[in-house]
Amino acid sequence: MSSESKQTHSSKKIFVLGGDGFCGWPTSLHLSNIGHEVVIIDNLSRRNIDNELEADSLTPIKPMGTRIKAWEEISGNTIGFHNIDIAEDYDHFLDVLVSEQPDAIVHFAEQRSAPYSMKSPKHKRYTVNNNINATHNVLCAIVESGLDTHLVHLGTMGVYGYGTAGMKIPEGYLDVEVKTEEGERIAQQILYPTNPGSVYHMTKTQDQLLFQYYNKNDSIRITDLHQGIVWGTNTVETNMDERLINRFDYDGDYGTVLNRFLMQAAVGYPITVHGTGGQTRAFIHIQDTVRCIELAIENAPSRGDRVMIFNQMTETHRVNDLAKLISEMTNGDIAYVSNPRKEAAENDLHVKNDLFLSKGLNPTTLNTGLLQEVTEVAGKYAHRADYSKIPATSTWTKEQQPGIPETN
Ligand code: NAD
Ligand code: USQ
Repeated sequence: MSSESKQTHSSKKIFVLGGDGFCGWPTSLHLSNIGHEVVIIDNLSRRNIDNELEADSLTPIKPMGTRIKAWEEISGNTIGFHNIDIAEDYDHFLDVLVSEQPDAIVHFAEQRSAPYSMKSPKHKRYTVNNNINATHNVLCAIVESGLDTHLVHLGTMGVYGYGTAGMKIPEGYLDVEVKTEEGERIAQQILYPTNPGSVYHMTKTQDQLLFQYYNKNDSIRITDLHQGIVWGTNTVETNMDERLINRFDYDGDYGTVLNRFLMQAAVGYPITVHGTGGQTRAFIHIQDTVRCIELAIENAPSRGDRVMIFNQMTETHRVNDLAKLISEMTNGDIAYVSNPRKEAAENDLHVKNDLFLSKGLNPTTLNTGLLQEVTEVAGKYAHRADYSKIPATSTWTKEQQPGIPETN
């Protein structure tokens, strides 16, 4: 544990829901490393989806038992684990909540892939049932338990949509002026109007309403983090031992754009730009994800405060610019493939992230060293790649074509 961390943190008991996942595992290790007592709750559904899709993390992630044992050996810290489906097994979750009495819950436990959520009616329905029930069960259980637990939820920048006509996207709430019947102008803040681009993103917009309601009705303390696309793979803690290695998704459903491009370049597969690549998105490195969660826990709202919303991103990039950057860095080819999604071909994106900066986030922005590091990780495990799983085959409508490079 660093001395800085010892000084600034009071030790808390923290549940990490979805603590076996790409963001949840490094977050669990980081929170444990800085002195918090961490309990992971996960139903391992992400590992089952790997089985369903016959795709696997590029990095050889270890079973949960091995991960936790390795962490105990290295750090001397224990991480608890309960295998609970929080969308389905409310009573079990409530029992654990009441017996463990956490100070904070970090909620990552949702189906997070947009392409997976659009694959078929079954996948749409699973995503809605899983995500909305999971979030509602957590809120309902906090009320039922009578605890004053702070809920930190991982939401998405995608709740806003990505086009703002040049305006900077505010952190959750939009300033509006309404005119009363008497003609008086009154300034108000409303939840930013939602504009989801997939069934998955739609579930995150529904989560926002659940938070507004439970915050108003039961004064639950909630922080909703509107996170951009996470890139990178390892963090300080996952680098401590190979058994702690983080997941690296590269397949057409779960691989996110920047990590996919880096992996594709590393294994000699064309970089798959959807359409013209004019889409602009928000990004954050995984090391900053874990730091932001730490900051969100430290800066909890008080009882009676409204839902606190932070934009958890550090920079925006156009997809085509990323492809060109990586192509120049690696000499990889770019393939402009049919866009399987229904999304604007081009958009500008300007985002406020003042809140995290004011709380002490020192952003890790895109740099050649870090891009190189991801390429090296991808190169090291290239032998585990199944090239047939790389193209994005899930289409938003029946009329659309999958994003397959012509040469393949
Ligand atoms: P992930 O799929 O790797 O991890 C999610 C974890 O939650 C998995 O381990 C899964 O088994 C678990 N889970 C899912 N449903 C569950 C349930 N009903 N009960 C118990 N456990 C359940 O995803 P991730 O990339 O780590 O993302 C975590 C969260 O962050 C998600 O909510 C996602 O929407 C959000 N987010 C991710 C990104 C990104 O780029 N990865 C960006 C923005 C927001
Ligand atoms: N894209 C390509 N080529 C690819 C893959 C993607 O051009 O090979 C494009 C997509 O068409 C899209 C953009 O890159 O325009 C981003 O796609 P993505 O898969 O990286 O990101 P997205 O589907 O938005 O979802 C990811 C996470 C999700 C999170 C979201 C944050 O999977 O959990 O909520 O990023 S955000 O995008 O800010 O809403």
